[in-house]
Amino acid sequence: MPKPVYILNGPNLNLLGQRQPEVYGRETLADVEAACGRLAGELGLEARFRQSNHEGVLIDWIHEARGEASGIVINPGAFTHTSVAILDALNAFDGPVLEVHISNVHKRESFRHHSYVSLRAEGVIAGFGTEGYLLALRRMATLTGGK
Ligand code: CA2
Repeated sequence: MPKPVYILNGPNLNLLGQRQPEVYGRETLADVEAACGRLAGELGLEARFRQSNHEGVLIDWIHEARGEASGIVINPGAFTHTSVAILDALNAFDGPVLEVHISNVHKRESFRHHSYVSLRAEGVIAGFGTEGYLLALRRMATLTGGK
């Protein structure tokens, strides 16, 4: 039985499609989850898609991914720029980690230019809108031997 790819989303991403469409687009997180599920099927992967506003919950899911997941796609939201704890948890995971940002963080405030998670991620996608999740899944298929 192939292991699923965990797609983890951090704080406030549950509001996707409801506010700031000029920054984050009009798709909801449920739309993104559905699109990831469809593409994962085409790629021969299983996607396990989750969102939490709580740092500790995200860390628990990263711990759960040890042994359970083939790889992690993560949009840590604002924890990207603050959380050494999420970095430490990702460093305890052996498979590939891909970091996704919907917006181009480098075009925004300087506090968004630094990412703790990038110290661990195999790759970073930013500014491709919600399509970034799909690009990350395609890369994950390559890295984990999917289709
Ligand atoms: O661009 C991204 O994906 C971010 O990870 C999104 C985070 C932000 O703190 C990062 O710097 C970049 C914020 C997520 C907030 O999402 C919302 C979506 C719709 C309405 C309000 C917030």
